[in-house]
Amino acid sequence: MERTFVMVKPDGVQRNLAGKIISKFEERGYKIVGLKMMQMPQELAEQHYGEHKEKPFFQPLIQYITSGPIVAMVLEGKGVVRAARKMMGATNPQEADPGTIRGTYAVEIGRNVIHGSDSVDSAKREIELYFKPEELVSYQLAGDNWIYE
Ligand code: DAT
Ligand code: MG
Repeated sequence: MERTFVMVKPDGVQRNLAGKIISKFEERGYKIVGLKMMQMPQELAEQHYGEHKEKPFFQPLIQYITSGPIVAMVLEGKGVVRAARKMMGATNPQEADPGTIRGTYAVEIGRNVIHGSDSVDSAKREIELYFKPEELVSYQLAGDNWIYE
């Protein structure tokens, strides 16, 4: 089964949206296998967003992502990397389709409430950044037979 890394960003937490956002993935049928709240250390933020180091928005991005607690999670399920990205909507909430998470809860690109890994490889990298192996749980959900054929 595929795994992805999802994070409710500081604006999502401050706006009391963490529960609603987590619920969307649960309701769809994806399984939470790791979950924690943390204030992101500067070094972790810079590592996470390392690919954007040279971009003009890098400093504001790091400032924003470290500005308050985040909720980090690992989701498991069939095709979950791509599916979670689609559920989030476009990076710029102005371009995000209605009904997506960003299209429902966000207006500006620098306050887009959620992060999700963009590929299986980045999911692996990001899961390892945020979670120790023993913080992830493998278990069967009672309803799995009603989600998967
Ligand atoms: P995503 O979060 O959809 O994976 P990304 O990896 O391209 O998008 O960028 C990471 C974050 O950086 C994004 O959620 C918001 C911010 N960002 C991206 N492009 C930006 C831009 N042109 N101006 C301001 N912030 C931007
Ligand atoms: Mg990205």
